[in-house]
Amino acid sequence: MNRLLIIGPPGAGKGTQAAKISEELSIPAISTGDIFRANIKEETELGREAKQYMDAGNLVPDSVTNRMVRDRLAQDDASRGFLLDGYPRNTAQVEELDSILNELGQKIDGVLLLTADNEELVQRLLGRAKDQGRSDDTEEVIRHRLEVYAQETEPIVGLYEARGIVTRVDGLGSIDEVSQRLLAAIR
Ligand code: B4P
Repeated sequence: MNRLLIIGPPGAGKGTQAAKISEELSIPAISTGDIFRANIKEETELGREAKQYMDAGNLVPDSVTNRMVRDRLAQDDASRGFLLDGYPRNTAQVEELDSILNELGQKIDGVLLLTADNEELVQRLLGRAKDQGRSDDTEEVIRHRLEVYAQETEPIVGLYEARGIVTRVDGLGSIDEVSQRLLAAIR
């Protein structure tokens, strides 16, 4: 399995685990959140557009996000595999990803669904707020991001379950314990 998605609520550990899996499998981890944050830092047009949505805890519009993912997946390093972290996040993005991969003659092999309860998620993100000061890690915005996840992202899990490619992995425990579970699920 070398074309993978990692899905989970904010704070479940997607970004943390994507970096580990990417290293272990030698495939690029592509995080839409990281690409947006890099653009915000460099003060690009894309960054300016994304920032207002991210700071409010809302999804960046599909028109912006889809184009960015299409360009990224066309790059050479993604031709032999990738782990998408934080994309797709709604049903329209699932359709767009299908269409991008269809054009490339590829398909998703597996979906890793990382789970954790809401109170743990809020505590982790408040902890990150202290360490990193991310502007979308205030308690109010965190709770809104959890609602957006429940309304927009959770429904896409069923779409992939119908394809029989979802593995649920418990995101509670140490970072290494969770990595071991994920790698076992992939293998
Ligand atoms: P993301 O960057 O995806 O942010 P996230 O959901 O908070 O997850 P992240 O990967 O950063 O955190 P993780 O769970 O690893 O999205 C941010 C914003 O970008 C979105 O709100 C949206 O506006 C926009 N966006 C991104 N993709 C989009 C898309 N496709 N469409 C539209 N908009 C999009 O880790 C969280 C914390 O938990 C860390 O501090 C970590 O150290 C800690 N942690 C991890 N594992 C742990 C463990 N096992 N135990 C204890 N702590 C742990």
